[in-house]
Amino acid sequence: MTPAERWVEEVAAKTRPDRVVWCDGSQAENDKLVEEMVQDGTLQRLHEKEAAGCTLHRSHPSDVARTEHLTFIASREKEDAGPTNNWMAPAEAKENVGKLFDGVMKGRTMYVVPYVMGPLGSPFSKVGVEITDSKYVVANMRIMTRMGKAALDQLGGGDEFVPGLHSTGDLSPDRRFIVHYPEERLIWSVGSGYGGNALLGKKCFALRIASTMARDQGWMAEHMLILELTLPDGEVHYIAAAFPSACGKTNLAMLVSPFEKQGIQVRTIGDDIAWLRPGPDGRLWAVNPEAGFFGVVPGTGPDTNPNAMDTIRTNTIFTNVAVSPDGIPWWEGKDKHPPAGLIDWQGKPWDHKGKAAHPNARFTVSARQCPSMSPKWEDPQGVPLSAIVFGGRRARVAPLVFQARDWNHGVFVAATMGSETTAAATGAVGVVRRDPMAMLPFCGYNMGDYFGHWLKMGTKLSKPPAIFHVNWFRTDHEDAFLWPGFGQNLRVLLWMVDRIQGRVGAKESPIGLLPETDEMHLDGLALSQHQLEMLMAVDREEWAAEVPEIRAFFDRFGSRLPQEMNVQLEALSKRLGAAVAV
Ligand code: GTP
Ligand code: SPV
Ligand code: MN
Repeated sequence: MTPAERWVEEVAAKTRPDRVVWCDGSQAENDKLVEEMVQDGTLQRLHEKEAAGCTLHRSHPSDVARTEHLTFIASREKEDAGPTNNWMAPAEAKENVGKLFDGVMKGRTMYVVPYVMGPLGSPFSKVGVEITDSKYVVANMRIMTRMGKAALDQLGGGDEFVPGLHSTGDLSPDRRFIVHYPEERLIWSVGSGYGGNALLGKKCFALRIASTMARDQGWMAEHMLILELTLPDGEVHYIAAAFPSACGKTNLAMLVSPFEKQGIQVRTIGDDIAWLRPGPDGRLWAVNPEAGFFGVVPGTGPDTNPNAMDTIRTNTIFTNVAVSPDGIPWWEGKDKHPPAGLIDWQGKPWDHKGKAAHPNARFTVSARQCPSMSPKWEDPQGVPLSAIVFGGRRARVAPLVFQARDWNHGVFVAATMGSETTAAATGAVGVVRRDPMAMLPFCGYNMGDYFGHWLKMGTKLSKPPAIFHVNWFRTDHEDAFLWPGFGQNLRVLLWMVDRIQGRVGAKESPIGLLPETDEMHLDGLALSQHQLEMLMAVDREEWAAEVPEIRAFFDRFGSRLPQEMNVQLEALSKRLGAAVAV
């Protein structure tokens, strides 16, 4: 018996399913599962022609987003989970959460889903095995990962896999736990069928567990998109960007160049997760470990993200969107004309008052269907990064773009990033919180150590990527976005690559290097001088007010905070002329 078979047997003895099915990832297997889900009401088939091969799933209304307060790191020492993670002692988790798995699959089928994160045959790639009693999870994992036979082939009967046990349980938030055992490299998830809580290859493995592997093995697992930017003369740049959940990664990764005619082209490598490692050439190399997109639906339209619109025309699982009586999916931002007789995301006739689609409605679709994929997206070696971009959603304070002075300053900028919360996680929306590297909910260990790991990685790179910070979401006094965003974000990327190649200068400011706006490609934008000034403004008082907040955030890490972070904060507060006790 292989180690995977032994584990499956152990889990079956505990969870007591009626049947155990090893998934091979084939089309026939998927067709059968989809048909079963249509029969039992888990899925609804959408319009045969207008949405061929598409289905709609409605989650339980209490299970529509990641639940960060029910997500735990069960490291032996509480200190190793750090102050930003919920912690549970491993023995306590095994006992209390373990109980919830006893007999939980009685009357159900247990699916064994072997999967690979990373391109097949890549030295970056890693195998996971998810056990689940949710057919919806199986169908999603088939799109999001390289699932089935390919994974068993890579595993080859060995023990190098991350086991993940998932059951929807009774879907009660009172009995919902997403637990990670970083030392054992094990994941347990019960009580949710939703995305990041249940598709264990994604946030649980590829970020939380992978971040601990990466710390130990000298690489990085990050919440980043990766894109390819090609200039008319053939100059190519790969750029990774970390924005918090629902802050624009998918949209930036699929950007349609407004300068396509002039030969400036953007292609997609990945939209949510990047695994990074230093290459022998001193550059940082990136792969997208995923095979599909689990993307935010609302706001996706022909003007904002035409590539996503093309991608999700067929063979897409829609979760929590609205639907017309004849099966056309609809959501806010798709177009201005909701079809008559619309059924909202909860399956009720839409009252035109609340949202028709849930704000965190999602599409699951294979990357292969995306017209903007770069031929390099599955390159086993990955792609070398020219730049790393960090960004948040901030109505105030943060300018459109600035550059960090060097790697360590960039790590500080990323570690102190603020962003307003979104519907991607349950809880209040629009509250500014510190979300270092957009990894606050996804770092599997003490974030103080994580900052240290970032600093250490810098020492391994003789040609480190340049680091920038962006904010697409600054608003004017009437709360309207100042920056057009979406495709026009390319203009900001062009400034970055001009900086990297030394083609443009920059202005010193207390927070970093700002563009000379006449050196940016802004022609043709309906942006007044006043709007541009508001967009770029760095207000000393507003930034000085950030300093004590950053100090308080850093203080939570105690002795686990690298001294370099204190040095950087002191330097910032000096530049701002702000008095702060460091
Ligand atoms: P996760 O999948 O949750 O990690 O999110 P993400 O970072 O991929 O976010 P996504 O690109 O899906 O964008 C989330 C929301 O922000 C969508 O409603 C978008 O329409 C909106 N959005 C994305 N980019 C921009 C932009 O440049 N400007 C504005 N105003 N909105 C944007
Ligand atoms: C996010 O919340 O950052 C997502 C969606 O990408 S989920 O898979 O639910 O984590
Ligand atoms: Mn994400």
